[in-house]
Amino acid sequence: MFSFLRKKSADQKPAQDRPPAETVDENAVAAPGSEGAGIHASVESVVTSESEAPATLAVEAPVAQGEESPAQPVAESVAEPMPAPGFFHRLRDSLSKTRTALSDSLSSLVLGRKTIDQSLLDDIETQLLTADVGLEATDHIIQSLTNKLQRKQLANPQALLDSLKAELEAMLLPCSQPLVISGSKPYVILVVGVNGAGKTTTIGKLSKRLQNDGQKVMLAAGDTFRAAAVEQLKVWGERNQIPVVAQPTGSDSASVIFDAYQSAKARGMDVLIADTAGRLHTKDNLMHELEKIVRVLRKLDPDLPHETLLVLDSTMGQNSLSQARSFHKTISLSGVALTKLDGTAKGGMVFAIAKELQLPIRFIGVGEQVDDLRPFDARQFVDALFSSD
Ligand SMILES: Nc1nc2c(ncn2[C@@H]2O[C@H](COP(=O)(O)OP(=O)(O)OP(=O)(O)O)[C@@H](O)[C@H]2O)c(=O)[nH]1
Ligand SMILES: [Mg+2]
Repeated sequence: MFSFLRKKSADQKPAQDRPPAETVDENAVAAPGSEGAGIHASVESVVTSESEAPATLAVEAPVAQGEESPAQPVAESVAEPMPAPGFFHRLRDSLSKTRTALSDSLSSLVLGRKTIDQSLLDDIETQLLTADVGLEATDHIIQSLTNKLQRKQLANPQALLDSLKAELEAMLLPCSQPLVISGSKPYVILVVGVNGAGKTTTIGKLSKRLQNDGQKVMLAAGDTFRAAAVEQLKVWGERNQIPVVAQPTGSDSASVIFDAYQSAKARGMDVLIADTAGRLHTKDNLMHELEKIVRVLRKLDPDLPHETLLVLDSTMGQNSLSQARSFHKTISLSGVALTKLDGTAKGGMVFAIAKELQLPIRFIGVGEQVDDLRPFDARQFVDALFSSD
């Protein structure tokens, strides 16, 4: 793996300390339907196709993704219809720490008990909270188990464990909504999150996945704060022959993404995925930058972006909830990707996210390799958590 994918260079300033970039004159961006009249006057580097590209616009990597796509709208789910053989075992293995913290602990607590009573439910409650399942989700589960206990529906330890598993699965099911690429082209995915959450890596993996599904993908290097961020995205682009639209470090992020949209449209791309700089969700000025990106895009098309994907680092546990609330409040998220579920015992946070945010969980990241990003499937996830062989 390339070293800069893991380690930021020493001279990088944390994103939360930088001032917001303000180079796009939003008022000069034409309203939808007015042919973008003002944009060239105010933002010289913004172009509508690569043939017009000025020196500052770099469209990296040739388009080598097959024939021009058909004119009809693309409607493609990135869900895995049939998981590859062995994937379940890989998923199960990558969730091993969470399994130890959550399902193994619950099993050893429950199995072997002679009586099922309120004190056992209290112990389960403590275990769920310890495993990062979160207050709201834990309350909901314990309440439901208490009701079943009172109705004498928990005849033995195995029935209790089955019931617990069913509750966990039911909590995730509403969030099991795969990303569907459909409607107008290019389908725009704006990727946001705090520093180091795994945004750029997720974009790299996702672009490869979409490309494998036959989509023509372009990337926008909207993290203009660090030179290494642009390089990181270009590496993914070169590896998969996916074009990357970038501008020099320090450019305005909204302007880069605006450029990229124009370029993607002119080149008949199916999907445009925009990277953004990591930002602390508590820094208002940085959160306002995101609002600006969305505002600028919406002057081109009010439906943009089609997907606003928050990338959350699962190792952050409950802190992810406040991140998600903040991003959701600022730019109204449409989905979440949970990274680094491998190697953390805090995977219980998936249940907290599901219960408290009720946002679609589009993907889970279970490793650093390109195929370690998977569409989220509630049933498969809970089965992998509770599977013992
Ligand atoms: N183990 C594991 N590592 C991951 C996963 N996703 C991302 N990473 C690693 O997390 C680190 C940070 O990933 P980036 O993609 O650079 O994160 P980012 O959100 O783009 O970071 P900034 O641009 O600095 O905000 C890298 O070392 C990735 O390889 C995952 O699912 N599992
Ligand atoms: Mg990044």
